[in-house]
Amino acid sequence: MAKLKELLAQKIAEHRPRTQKLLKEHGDVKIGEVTIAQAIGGARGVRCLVTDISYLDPFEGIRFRGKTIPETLAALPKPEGCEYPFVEAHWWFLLTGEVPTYDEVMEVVKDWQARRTIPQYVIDLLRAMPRDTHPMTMFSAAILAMQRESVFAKRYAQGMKKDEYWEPMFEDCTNLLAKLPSIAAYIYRMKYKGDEHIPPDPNLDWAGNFAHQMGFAKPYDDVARMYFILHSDHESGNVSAHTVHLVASALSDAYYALSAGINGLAGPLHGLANQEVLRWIQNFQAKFGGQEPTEETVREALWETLRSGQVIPGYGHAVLRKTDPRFTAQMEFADKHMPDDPLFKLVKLIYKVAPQVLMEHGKAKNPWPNVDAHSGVIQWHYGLREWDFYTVLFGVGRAVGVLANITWDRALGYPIERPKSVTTQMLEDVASGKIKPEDLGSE
Ligand code: HAX
Repeated sequence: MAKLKELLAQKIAEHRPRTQKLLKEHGDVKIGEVTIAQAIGGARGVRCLVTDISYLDPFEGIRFRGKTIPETLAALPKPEGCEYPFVEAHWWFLLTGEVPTYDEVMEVVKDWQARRTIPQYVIDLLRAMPRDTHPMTMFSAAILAMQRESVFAKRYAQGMKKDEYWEPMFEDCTNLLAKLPSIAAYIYRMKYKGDEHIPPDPNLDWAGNFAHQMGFAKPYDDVARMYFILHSDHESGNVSAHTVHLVASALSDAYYALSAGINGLAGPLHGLANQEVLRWIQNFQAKFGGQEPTEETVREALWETLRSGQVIPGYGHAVLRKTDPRFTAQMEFADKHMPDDPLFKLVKLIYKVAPQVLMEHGKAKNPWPNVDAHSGVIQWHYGLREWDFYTVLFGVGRAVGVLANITWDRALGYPIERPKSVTTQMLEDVASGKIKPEDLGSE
């Protein structure tokens, strides 16, 4: 067994008794109460998901396996001469909670290189779709089409013990992950670059090869490494992660689950916000022509967006209550590599003005920027200007976190997810005191 799989097997064996003990001895301990607002309002703040892979503190932001973003980026091994770590190292870290050595990462790099080839039928499928299909639809369809490759589905049909589920799930996740950047690059080049494709470079790491197949020169490889790591995981409750977890809980394999999660990521309130930010900025620039943007013109445009009933894309968050550290990490990159980029300057100007505008507007619980307020601008700077592709980049990165999560879901035997619903009449009866919450029953 390869080293990562061996270490993962050991971690799983150590972890299982913790979950079993909690269920058996402390299953009745309460960790929260659900209010009517939470039941109607998208389960905000309801503690009913468990993951050890990342945790999102409203004021501190994300920690991957206990490490902040700067700590993670500093700890993981990097390809020679590069500023950002191997995404393969991040996968190891998310799966095991341990920082791999350079040699350990190289084992994963080689394993993924060997699994990278996209099946011809996926290419045929992509080519059969109308070229104006959104790239997220293409990406999701390509992932779903590969379901026939699922090792989990085959082993399940043959009959397999529950405590073995994680192992074919890990194989599926690895096979799928290895191919995602090449699929994304194929979609990109087919749609926007005259259908001219660049073969993979067998010597490059996952993100380095992505930059190569996309056709972008250095330091875009580091942009890709940074981008994929920053977008990988944001605990379990966001739409993409939760969808993948939910679908996989029916023992649907990784292909079904990831394709579904990508569909959730495609929503404008979630991953599509990065394309919306660029659209907003371009509209703003078109309106003010060659004029240098000022705090006043930006404020005016933000208010116009709000008055027309739209949201300010890239701002606000369901959990965060401060500037997203993923925004800050990208800001630091941009400050170092592209300080004079006019769009970056505009993003900074919006950051100066938008929180105050949103506070005055008085609706958003979090007036601060999220990850999407920045990401498109870096892509634009390095030549990736087809903004409807930006969410595919998010999807490639997000796959790393959600696939690590469903491997652990299977390892810990998490059951099929099935929250209970109530009727509006029941809520009205509880609210008026006609019945007590405990009279609603639990099943
Ligand atoms: N601009 C204007 N209004 C906003 C707002 C924003 N950026 N963010 C929130 N609000 C509004 C909401 O629409 C809601 O209004 P109503 O009461 O009229 O429905 C009100 O403020 C309260 O919302 P909230 O509790 O602060 O926010 P939610 O948890 O409901 O939603 C969202 C969180 C991220 C969806 C929201 O802030 C939003 O729509 N932001 C803009 C889109 C965006 O940037 N999405 C990407 C988020 C990060 C991410 O998931 N990336 O993938």
